[in-house]
Amino acid sequence: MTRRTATTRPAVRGTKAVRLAAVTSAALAAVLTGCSTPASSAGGGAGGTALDASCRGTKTEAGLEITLAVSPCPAKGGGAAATAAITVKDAAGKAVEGAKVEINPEMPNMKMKGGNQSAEAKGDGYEAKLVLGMPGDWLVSVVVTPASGKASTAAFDVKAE
Ligand SMILES: [Cu+2]
Repeated sequence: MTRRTATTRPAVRGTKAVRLAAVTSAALAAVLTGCSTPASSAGGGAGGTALDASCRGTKTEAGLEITLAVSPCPAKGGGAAATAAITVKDAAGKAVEGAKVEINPEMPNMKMKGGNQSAEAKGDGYEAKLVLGMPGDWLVSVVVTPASGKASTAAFDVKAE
């Protein structure tokens, strides 16, 4: 009798574990639409300019100083809405107003794209919603097209937890 009990209980637990795994997989599959391969955790980010500990990074591109600040910090994956604050300065350090600003997130390791947003003017900069579909290493490209002049793109590594 004791032997039978011992073999039955783990079997029940095993079934629950399988069900839980199935539910988790289904939820992940819904989130991972567009992902073709698992993340390679090379640890080097996604190939852009790293953000500092306060989730802020600056890159100068074609004479424009483009700063991205992500909040909350650290960024969250899984579809929660975050905010991308973008400031653009010219070579003289003056805020560039009236530009068209877009943010294009992608996961290069997965050939996964999505969540492009147009930023709105906010204060002396711009602000956009930032939606990262899953945790991992994102490359967020900020595309700035000044009212007069060519588009500049600054890409930042954003790690979503
Ligand atoms: Cu992905």
